[in-house]
Amino acid sequence: MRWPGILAYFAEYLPVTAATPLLTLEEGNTPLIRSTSLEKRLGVGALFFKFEGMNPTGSFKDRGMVVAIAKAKEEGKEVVMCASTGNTSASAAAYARRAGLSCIVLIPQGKIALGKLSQALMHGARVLAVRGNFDDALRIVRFITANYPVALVNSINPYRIEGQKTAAFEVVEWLEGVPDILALPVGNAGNITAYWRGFKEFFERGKTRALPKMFGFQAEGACPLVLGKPVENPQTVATAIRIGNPASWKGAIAARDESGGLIDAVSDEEILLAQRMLAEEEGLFVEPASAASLAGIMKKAREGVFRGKETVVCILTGHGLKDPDIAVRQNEGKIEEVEPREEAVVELLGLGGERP
Ligand code: AN7
Repeated sequence: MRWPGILAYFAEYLPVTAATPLLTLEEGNTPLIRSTSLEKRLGVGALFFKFEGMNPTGSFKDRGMVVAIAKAKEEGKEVVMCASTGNTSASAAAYARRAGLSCIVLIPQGKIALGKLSQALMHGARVLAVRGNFDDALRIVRFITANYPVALVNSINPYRIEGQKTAAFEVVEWLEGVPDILALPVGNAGNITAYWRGFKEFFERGKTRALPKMFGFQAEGACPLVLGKPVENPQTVATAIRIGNPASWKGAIAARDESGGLIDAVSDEEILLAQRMLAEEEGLFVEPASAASLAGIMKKAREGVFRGKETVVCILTGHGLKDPDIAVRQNEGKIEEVEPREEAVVELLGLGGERP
């Protein structure tokens, strides 16, 4: 079957009416990839990676954005706006253009990954770099969209959460049940709220007889949910989750408590190590924020949380190409220069032997 995108495929679970345009860039239906090496070392029964970086703009944001933009179009809106650490702006810009709407994005100046910035610019969004952080940008966007004819497409727009819950549906359909543990990075906390809603909805409809434990992971320098209070000046190498006061705070806490899960913090070093392990051992290139899910599971393995039989799904929220700077910086000095001669390359590679 040809994949029709999430508005068509999951229409019965989404706010789709006869008037809703079936907008799509064929988002969703992302791979659920079994681990080859890490699963044994971590001492879990089975480890899967749901690679949301395979969505059309390279992150999970497309699932919620396609719904938010389709509904904005249906309601006759002409301009949409969001604050973003990068991925939301890339997705909003792409879907807005697809739907013929204009798009304004507010980003924290100097703290957005190059791939994401290039997307917003290429799709013709109006890009405003705020001399502040994400939380400042979101405050301004809330004010503008409340007082001017501009539609808000951050995840406080309920259609975003509706669309994002479809990732939980896919996990259940692909695994034919729920995992024991669903691990994901947490920034503004929309995604953990959405997954939990998706699992509960499938449970209520009898599509699964169990619910997973939700394990959310924040960066140590930006972990308000772990500290129990907003962080004034959040800092982390994982710029996507550099957020000090998550909009879906209550949703995250409810997902944690109702599922019997946890929200913990991982250091930047742990995040970058997990990012390298995914790339080197599993063949999966993700952006730093996405690696927080595996970094968290590695931390829990060290703490002896697993019993060798759990099924764990790590959500990999964004593609590694989103943030080429950090990837290259981590591999500084590894490129070897060579003269443009065959023998020079043979010698450098130490191939030796007889000359052909
Ligand atoms: C790769 O784009 O907040 O907890 O403005 O880009 O639902 O916020 C991005 C967040 C995880 C955290 N992984 O998800 C934005 C933005 C990646 C992300 C998160 C983000 P939420």
